[in-house]
Amino acid sequence: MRLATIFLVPFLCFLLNISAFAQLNQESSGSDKIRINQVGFYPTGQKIAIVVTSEATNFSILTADEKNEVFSAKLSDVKEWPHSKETVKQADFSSVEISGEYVLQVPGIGTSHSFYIDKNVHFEPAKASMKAFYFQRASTALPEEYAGKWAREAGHPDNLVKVHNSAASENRPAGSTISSPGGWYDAGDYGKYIVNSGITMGTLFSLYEDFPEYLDTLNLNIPESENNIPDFLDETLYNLRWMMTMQGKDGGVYHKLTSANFHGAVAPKDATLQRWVIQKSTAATLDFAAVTAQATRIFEDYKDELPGLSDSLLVMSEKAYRWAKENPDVIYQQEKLKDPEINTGAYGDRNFKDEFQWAATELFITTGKKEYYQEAGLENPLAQDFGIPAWPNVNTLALYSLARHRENYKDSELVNINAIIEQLTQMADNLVASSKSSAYSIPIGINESDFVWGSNSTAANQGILLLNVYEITGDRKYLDTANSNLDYLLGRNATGFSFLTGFGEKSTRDPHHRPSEADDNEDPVPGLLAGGSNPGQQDKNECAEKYTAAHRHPATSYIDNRCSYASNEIAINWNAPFVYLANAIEAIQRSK
Ligand SMILES: [Ca+2]
Ligand SMILES: [Ca+2]
Repeated sequence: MRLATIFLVPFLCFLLNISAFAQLNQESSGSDKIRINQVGFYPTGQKIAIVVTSEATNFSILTADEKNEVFSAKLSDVKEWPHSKETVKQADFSSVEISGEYVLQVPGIGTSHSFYIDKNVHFEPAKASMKAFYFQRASTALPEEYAGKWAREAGHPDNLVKVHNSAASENRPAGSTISSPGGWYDAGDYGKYIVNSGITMGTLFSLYEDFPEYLDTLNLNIPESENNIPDFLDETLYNLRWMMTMQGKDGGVYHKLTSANFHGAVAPKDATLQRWVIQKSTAATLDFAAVTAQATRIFEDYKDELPGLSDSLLVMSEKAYRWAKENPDVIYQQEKLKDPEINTGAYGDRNFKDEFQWAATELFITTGKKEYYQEAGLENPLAQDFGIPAWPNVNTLALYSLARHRENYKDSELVNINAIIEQLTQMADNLVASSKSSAYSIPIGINESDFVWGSNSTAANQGILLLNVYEITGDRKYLDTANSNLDYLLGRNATGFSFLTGFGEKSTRDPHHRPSEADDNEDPVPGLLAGGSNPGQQDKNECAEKYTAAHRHPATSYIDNRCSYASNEIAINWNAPFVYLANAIEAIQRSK
């Protein structure tokens, strides 16, 4: 039995799946020359694999035991992908619709990793990618009941966090302490950063607003699984409650909570350096305002279970927004900080126009107050630049939220909802066109600059844009193109890796992630998305000799090694768009 079988046995415990998978992973036999989504495909969905060019002209689909051929066809003509400097042929087996476990075979090359055709094929990785946030929880122990073999002791109580001199205020002088527990570790390190929590929470809340029925039934097996709140929201609350502790009396929000320097690769309980809250900033405060405005309307439905929360969130949001208007250009300048110097992640955005647009828009949607929309500056969205969201660039999140609530604005004199939809559609059409002309039939790679630090989040965020336009138009091409980037992340890429830990015969095994590095498990914490190919190779020194000629192209610059914070770290703002992409695609399949 190949490993994927285990994932799809209904109701079998998730943790058991992972441990069974780990043993098989080592014996992987699939050819590296066949790049395929190693999880699988929907029965009526598009099914494409990429074969690195050979003399072969045909391919077949076999049952996973390789005994029965169920389909055979011609490979496509040769195509060239500039980002990996490969010539490849495509194998299209979209017409194979019968559920089962299969391999793809090419004469002279061999067989692929196994994969499934199944109507809920992405459910387990989708769920695991959200469960991964549980594994990132700070200030709490993860008992075996919920964490399986990744159980660990509590670390970072964060109840005696020192106020850095950059963050000092009248009621909180430098060196005094505050309590700021909870939240998620940001990435492979143990810091907690408001700016990066901003886009992460915005993405997760958007998923919830888009697919509440599906998410309300998602059981994550977390300590809150028995309460009356959907687990998806319970998990986001764990970080939201931490964010709420980061706002000062005046409304401004601290940029981050970290130690002065990165800790070595030890378990949370052993990472005991003094923690600091550091400098309020305009970016952090606006991201906070946007997230709390969005959370206000989501938690309005849980007034009995969470009394007062929604109302408090709105007060905090408006207060944060007012602070940002009074302090519109407070840049986080880490290089200027002293006593102590701070050397953890900076998230030092310098342009806050997009954060103002996002925060004002979310406040407008929640409150209906016109002045917020007037301040958002979205009268003519077609004349402005919008990009694929990333932590310093969040204005497209405002368009998603307006499009989601488009019914409210169809007769609005204030909101030009048609122009907003047109802007999103143009952006999505560019991705569809790029995918059509791509040798890998994927939208990522529309620009070579897609391959940046965290390129896998670019792929996932492109998928979110496409799914937003699919939800508006119902046009299948947007769904298929979004699914292509999910295929990319799970194996149809020039590295041949599935970038989600725990899923796929050849998947990321050694991420730059302190808890995974410090524990005794061979298997990494599951459900984490690696950063992905990044030709910047900012970790060249730490990974000396690990980078070889095979890694020299933008789409091949990935090494599955813990040294590689530039290509193999994990981060909450990379996992969140994967959570969106995989869960939204599952939700859409179920509703069809
Ligand atoms: Ca729950
Ligand atoms: Ca910005």
